[in-house]
Amino acid sequence: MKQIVLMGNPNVGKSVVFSRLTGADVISSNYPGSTVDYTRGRMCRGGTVEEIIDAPGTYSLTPTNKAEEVAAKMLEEADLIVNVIDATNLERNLFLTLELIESGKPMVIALNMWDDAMKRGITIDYEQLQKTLGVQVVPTTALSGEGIHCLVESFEHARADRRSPTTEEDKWVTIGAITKEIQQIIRRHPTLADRIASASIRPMTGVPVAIGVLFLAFWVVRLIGESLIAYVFEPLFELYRPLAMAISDWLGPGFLQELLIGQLFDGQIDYVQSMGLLTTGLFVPIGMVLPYIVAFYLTLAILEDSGYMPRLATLTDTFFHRLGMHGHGIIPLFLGLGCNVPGALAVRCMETRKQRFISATLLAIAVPCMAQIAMIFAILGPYGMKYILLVVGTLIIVYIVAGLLLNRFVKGESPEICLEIPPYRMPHARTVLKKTWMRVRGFLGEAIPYLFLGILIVNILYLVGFLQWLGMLLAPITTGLFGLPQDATTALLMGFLRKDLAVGMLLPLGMTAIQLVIAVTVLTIYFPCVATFAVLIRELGLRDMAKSAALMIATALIVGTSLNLILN
Ligand SMILES: Nc1nc2c(ncn2[C@@H]2O[C@H](COP(=O)(O)OP(=O)(O)OP(=O)(O)O)[C@@H](O)[C@H]2O)c(=O)[nH]1
Ligand SMILES: [Mg+2]
Repeated sequence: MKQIVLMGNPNVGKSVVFSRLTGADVISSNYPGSTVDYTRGRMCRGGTVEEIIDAPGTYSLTPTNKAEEVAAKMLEEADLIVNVIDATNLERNLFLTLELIESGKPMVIALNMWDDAMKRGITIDYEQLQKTLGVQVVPTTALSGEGIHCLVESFEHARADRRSPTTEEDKWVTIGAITKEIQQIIRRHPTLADRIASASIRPMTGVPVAIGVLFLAFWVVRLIGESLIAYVFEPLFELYRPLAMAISDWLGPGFLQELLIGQLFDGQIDYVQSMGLLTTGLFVPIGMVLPYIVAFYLTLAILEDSGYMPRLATLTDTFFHRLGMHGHGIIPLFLGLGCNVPGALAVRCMETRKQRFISATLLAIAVPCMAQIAMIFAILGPYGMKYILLVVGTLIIVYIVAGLLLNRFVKGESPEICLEIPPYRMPHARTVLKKTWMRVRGFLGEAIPYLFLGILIVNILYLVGFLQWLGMLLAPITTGLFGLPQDATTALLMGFLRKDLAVGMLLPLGMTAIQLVIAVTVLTIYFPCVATFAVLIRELGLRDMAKSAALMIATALIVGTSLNLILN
């Protein structure tokens, strides 16, 4: 099968072009580095099926990070290159274009963001550009699909143009000459939007704006999440209650009732504590976590597509440098708040091993996923906001202190980078909803099977007495160091499968608010869930992951013990 690879600078719209060509859904966002791995898809052209590959963005063919390495490798496989260019950023984009032309593979150019260029008063004589470069150039607006048809037709005329390699300097000279010839920019006065845009990156005004934006985002997530629970999910589960009770009565006391329905409290199902597959197994992921997942991903998609994230990255750059990363570290952090798995993948946008190690370790240690956050709110909420803030505050301190220490002691470089800031763009409703749905679907596909598996394993291990035995073995740590009841050990261990399940298991133990604070904090820190663990092994390698895991356990022990000493 013919392989067509989409190559281009970061954030030029490759992923949107890919979705247009293949109909397959991939995540696109308004910041460089939203794609860190390749995606394959298929397209039918003139009766033959061809493979399209969406590669991560790269500024040149000399890779500086893992994502760019993937892009360079994809190029080797290509039979045809589609070089996607941001029409509003011609100079910078053409460097890679010249390199690609020198690679001697057949190529066409999609001059994307054509709508944006027109709005900004940039005119490009693309026919002249085509003549100068010797490859087909098609203006496109991937977001609306304009020009995509012509782009596909141009594949037919793709030509390889063997040129002798030139030096970097020569390329910039050529680019200067080309842009002078074909590009015209009409100067315009800064608009109100431009002023707001620049105010959001200057530290004096940017920091208050950032605090405002984050506060608003948090408030919106809570509002949407709580409303969904109160008006949609709780009523639904009340409707379901009689059915679950009927199943319970029909099964009668015994193993199957234990497994499917679980324990009854005053003859009634308690959705959070019963621990049956059809009760807690459904309620926790759907009734408690899903609403917040939807709310979080919707809000995140709007932040991402508006272009605010890279601005936040610029503002926090200095801070993240102290922790051995750079501003882009905000991306794994934010994605991780939804689910640690995509967060762990986003670590690839870091340049060096040191940066990747630090951001992955900090993610695993101190960033709870939305499933866990929702459960923390559900459990500590009734005791008052104070306790939730205690957990959040502890995690923030751990993130910062661990980051400072890791930066000091992990060997390696954390080079300065130039963060690219794309313009603000109005989030596109359809794209936002589609992205939210893709991520929610991912959560459902992951959460429910693991939660079922978790409950199944807990029930079986409990029946055979294994958990009681392990609980006794680890009791010195749980009771001695953390000041928790011995039974909490099981819940902490189960956290490896799914954190939300573990938080739910803490409820029936009748702990004090302080004990709950210690338990959920330790639970967040000690290990990420299995799924994240698997991704981290792949991204960091076994050796670094072993080191990272040791750090997680050590931190959990230290923080759990300190909290116990300070709070009790
Ligand atoms: N106005 C406009 N916006 C576009 C167009 N194409 C893409 N975008 C937006 O530009 C942003 C970047 O698009 P992506 O498809 O994620 O870019 P990418 O090249 O895949 O980026 P990386 O994966 O980071 O390399 C998104 O917010 C898109 O919605 C276009 O033709 N016009
Ligand atoms: Mg992409």
